[in-house]
Amino acid sequence: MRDSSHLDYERLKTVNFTIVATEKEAPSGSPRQSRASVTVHLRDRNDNSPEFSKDRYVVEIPEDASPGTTVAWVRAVDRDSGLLGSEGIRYTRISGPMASRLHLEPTSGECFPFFSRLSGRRSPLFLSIVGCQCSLA
Ligand SMILES: [Ca+2]
Ligand SMILES: [Ca+2]
Repeated sequence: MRDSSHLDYERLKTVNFTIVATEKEAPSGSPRQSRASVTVHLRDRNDNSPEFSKDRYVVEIPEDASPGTTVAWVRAVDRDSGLLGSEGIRYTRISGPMASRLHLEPTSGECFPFFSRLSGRRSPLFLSIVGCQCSLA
């Protein structure tokens, strides 16, 4: 393999080619040949990162949202397959002024309050949520 940059599992799952074996020193006439076709199945590598579907989510909720009400629902996707891809994404960290009052569901990206009253403020609450691929054995 001279250049593996053309092999990208996300674009190409298999590669087919033919190999020809030819007699180097044919006794007389044309050298004899044999052909074999080869199919290479590419194995996926974890070469893509999770990406959120949006850079910024803006939601509006009542200040008295009851516990269990979904406040925000973020979503990230990853082009790799299976657990290397979207299936393996876990939402791991929520930060911001109200983060301690919110629960982040690690597999779904749903965010909901622990308490019934989030805030008496009218100013926006900024939260930052991190998604990553964890526990990939
Ligand atoms: Ca990945
Ligand atoms: Ca990949």
